[in-house]
Amino acid sequence: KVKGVETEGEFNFCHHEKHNKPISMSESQQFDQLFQELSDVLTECTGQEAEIGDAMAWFKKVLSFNVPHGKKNRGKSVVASYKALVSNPSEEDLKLAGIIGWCVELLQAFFLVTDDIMDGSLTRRGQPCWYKMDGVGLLAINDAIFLEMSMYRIFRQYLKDKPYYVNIMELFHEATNQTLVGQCLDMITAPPQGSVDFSQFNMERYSAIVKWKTAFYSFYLPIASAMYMNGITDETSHSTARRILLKMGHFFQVQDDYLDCYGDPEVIGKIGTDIEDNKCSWLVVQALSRVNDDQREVLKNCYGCQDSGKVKRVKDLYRELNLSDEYRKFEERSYKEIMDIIESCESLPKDMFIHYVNSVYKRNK
Ligand code: GPP
Ligand code: MG
Ligand code: MG
Ligand code: MG
Repeated sequence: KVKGVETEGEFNFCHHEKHNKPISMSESQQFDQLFQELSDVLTECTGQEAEIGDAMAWFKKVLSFNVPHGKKNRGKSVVASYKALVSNPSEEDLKLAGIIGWCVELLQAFFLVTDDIMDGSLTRRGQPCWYKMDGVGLLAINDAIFLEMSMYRIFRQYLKDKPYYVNIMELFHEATNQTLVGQCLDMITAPPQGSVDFSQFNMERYSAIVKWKTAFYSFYLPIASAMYMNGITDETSHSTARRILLKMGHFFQVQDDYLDCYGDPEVIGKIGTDIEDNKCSWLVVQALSRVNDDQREVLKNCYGCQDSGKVKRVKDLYRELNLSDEYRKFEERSYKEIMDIIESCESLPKDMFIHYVNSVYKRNK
C-alpha cells in the first residue's frame, strides 16, 4: 500500500507517484509556526491600548480555535505554488508566501464560522462549531468579521511596500465577493425546512452554486496569489489557471456533498446537514434524475426535514439508486479530464496544479 493512498474500494488517484510527494515535515512545520507570529501581531496591545486588552485576549482565542486546525490545503498551496513558479526563492519571499497562505486560511475561517451558523451545523474539524461554544453564540458574527479584517491588517503590515500589494488585496476582495454570491445562491436555492420545491434543483444551478461558493476562493485564490507574488499579472495566464482550478473546485465540492452523506463524522470532523437543510446537493440532483414516481414521492415527503427517520429514508433511497457508484464514476472521469487539461497547459508549470490535484483528489476528509 502506497503511503497516503486510500484503498478499500476507493478510487486510487495516485497514478503519478513522483507527484505525490507530500510537503515535507519541516515545510509543514514552518508553515504552522508562522501562525503564532501572525496571531501575536493581530492581538498585541501596546501601552495606550491596554484598555482593549480583554478584547485582544478574546480574539486570540477566536484565532486559535478557528484558524489552525483544518487540513490547510489552501494555505499550504500558496507556498507550494510559489515554489513551483520560482526556481530559487529567497527565505523572505517564502515567508511572505506562507503569510499569504495563512490569509487564505483566515478567509476560510471567516466563511466557516458564518456558514455553520447559516447551515445550523453542530461540529466542525472535530469540535463544536464556534457559535455553539459556551459564551460565544451570536458574538461569533463579530468574531467572523474580525477574522475577515485580520487579512487586510496582515497585508498592510507585511506587503505594504511590495509591487503586488494592491493585486493581492483586490484578489482577496474579488474572491470574497464571489463566495458571497455563491453562498447566496446556495441559500436561496434551498427552500425553507419543511417545504418542498425541487424546481431549481438541476445541474446548471448546481454548477453555478459550487463555482461561486467554493471554487474561486478554494482553488483559484491560492494559486493566483502565488502568481501575483511572482509578477504574473496577464489575463491569459490567469484565465488558463482559472479554467483548470474552477474544474478542480467543482470536483472538490461534489466530494464535499458526497462526504456530507457518506463520510465518517469522526474522520471528516463534521456532521452532515445537507438533507435536513434542503440543500441543492450533488446527491439530490443525481437522485432526481434517476427516480421513478414512487421514489420521487419519498423524496418529496422526506427531504428537507429535521426528522431522523426521514433523513434515513432519503439515505436509503440514495442507496437504492446506487449513488455512491455514480459518484465513483464521476470521480474517475473528473480526474482524467483534469489531468488532460493540465497536460495541455503550456504557459504555467504543470507541477503547480498536479501538486494541488493530488492533495485533494484522494481525500476522505
Ligand atoms: C461550502 O459549503 C462553502 C463555504 C464554506 C463558503 C461559505 C461562504 C460564506 C460567504 C459564508 P458547505 O456548507 O457545503 O460547507 P461545509 O460542508 O464545510 O459546511
Ligand atoms: Mg455548511
Ligand atoms: Mg453552506
Ligand atoms: Mg458541505
